[in-house]
Amino acid sequence: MLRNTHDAFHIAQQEELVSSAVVYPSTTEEVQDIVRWANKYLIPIYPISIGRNIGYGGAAPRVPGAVVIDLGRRMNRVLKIDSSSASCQVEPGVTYYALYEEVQKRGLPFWIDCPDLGGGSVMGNALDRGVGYTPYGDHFSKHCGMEIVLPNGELLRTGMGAMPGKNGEDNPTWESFQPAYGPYSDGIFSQSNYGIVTKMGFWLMPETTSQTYMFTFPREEDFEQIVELIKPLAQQGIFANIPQLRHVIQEIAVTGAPKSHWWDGKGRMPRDVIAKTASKLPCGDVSWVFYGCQYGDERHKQIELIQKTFSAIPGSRIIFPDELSADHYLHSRKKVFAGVPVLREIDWLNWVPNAAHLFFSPITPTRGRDARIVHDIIARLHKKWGFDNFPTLTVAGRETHYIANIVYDRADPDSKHRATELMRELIATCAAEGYGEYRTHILFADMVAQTYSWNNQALRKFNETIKDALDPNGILAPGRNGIWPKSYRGQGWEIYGKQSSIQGHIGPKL
Ligand code: EUG
Repeated sequence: MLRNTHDAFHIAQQEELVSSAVVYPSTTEEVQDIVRWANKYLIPIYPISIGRNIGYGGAAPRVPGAVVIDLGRRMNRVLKIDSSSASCQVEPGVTYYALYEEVQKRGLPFWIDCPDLGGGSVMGNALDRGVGYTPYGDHFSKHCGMEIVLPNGELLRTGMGAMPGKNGEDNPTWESFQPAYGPYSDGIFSQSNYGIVTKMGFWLMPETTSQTYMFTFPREEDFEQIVELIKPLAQQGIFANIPQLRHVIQEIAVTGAPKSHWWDGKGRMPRDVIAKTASKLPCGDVSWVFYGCQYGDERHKQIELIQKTFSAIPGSRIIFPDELSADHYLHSRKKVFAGVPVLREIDWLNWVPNAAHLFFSPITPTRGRDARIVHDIIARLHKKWGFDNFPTLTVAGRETHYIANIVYDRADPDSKHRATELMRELIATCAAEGYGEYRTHILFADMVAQTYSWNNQALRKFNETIKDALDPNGILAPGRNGIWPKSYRGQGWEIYGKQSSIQGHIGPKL
């Protein structure tokens, strides 16, 4: 299977979401040509960048037979690095690793803010509003300026790039000032199907000193209090980046050993086996694990303050990377916290045979009570559908991304069916309590988009109005992020729940 024709982590039958062809443009002009061609012949096109997008649908187009535009293979240049303004401009195919290597090669004092896996596209991740773990972790907020091929083939520059520079040059403040003048249009090109971004500017973080650490917390029931203690520290900027709170089962899974290595039973790993297994690891028999990093000259003082704060929780303990053997996962976190791409995170995928995963990614207020409600829903439904529960919470001062990693066996139709039903029930149950996802797999996009229903689906109608104005032929990534062009709406493409199929045929019944 090619990475750019399928969803390697298929939840539907794998052949359902296959593309009919892949094109590899090398310039913006070629992208424009392809878009004009698609309009002429009314062929759906589906742009991808590079990386895997695992857990969110891979490279698979939502409409089977669409032509994938693989921007990653040939449009992969770092177009500029401006060391005086600490910014860069990249093409879609620049990975975190590639940007890191370029910065290293030039000997520049910048960090690369990476997500948990560094193989992805700097641009693609930001456009999907992904998260990283240095103080520059809100990727979309650190972008500055875009160049976009619109669905009619025309070319647009946003931000200061909209103003021509002197003598035909790019505007000198394109990568320096985000909004420029007038409506701030950049946002509508994130998580949408309104244009193909071919250039994007980013701010680079000046390197600094750092100290990585982890805390362990013994009792399950201290979860709310942990969240409440993190909150003021995050609001005050004591946490300059986004720390993670995970359940201890993740410490077991991220060793890379399969579940069967620890336990020969069937189904979910029982709580007492988790306890017994964790007790053999450096973290010990604990329930929650917190990975953090402090930056700059105040870092040691800040760690003392954090230690004092967390000491309110009985049995909390701090562990530094130096205390752990070289193969412990904390060394990998240490790199990510300090702007170095890694791939280690994916090791928890060894958990079951033929493992694939789906992310369920709701947002909660950073408040113990809300985090508890969402956690209890997720824990209960994972149990109901027979999956181990792998929570990772990225905790900020006001909101938390609760990421549930649903790990299933993609060779087992029953496992895929249960993962699908689990996702559906999670989306609906959390929405009923007012918690919505920040991002989702393409096949659940309709359902997630529909939960943002305030005032009789006002947001969906607004998104459709923009879609129809920009893409009257409906050629660009139909259905991406739950936005369908006029010609597709109500024809049987939308997938909302049990009445519409995921494991069976996708698309209208002809
Ligand atoms: C993770 C975090 C995410 C996401 C998918 C995965 C982390 C996994 C904060 O966003 O969307 C360990």
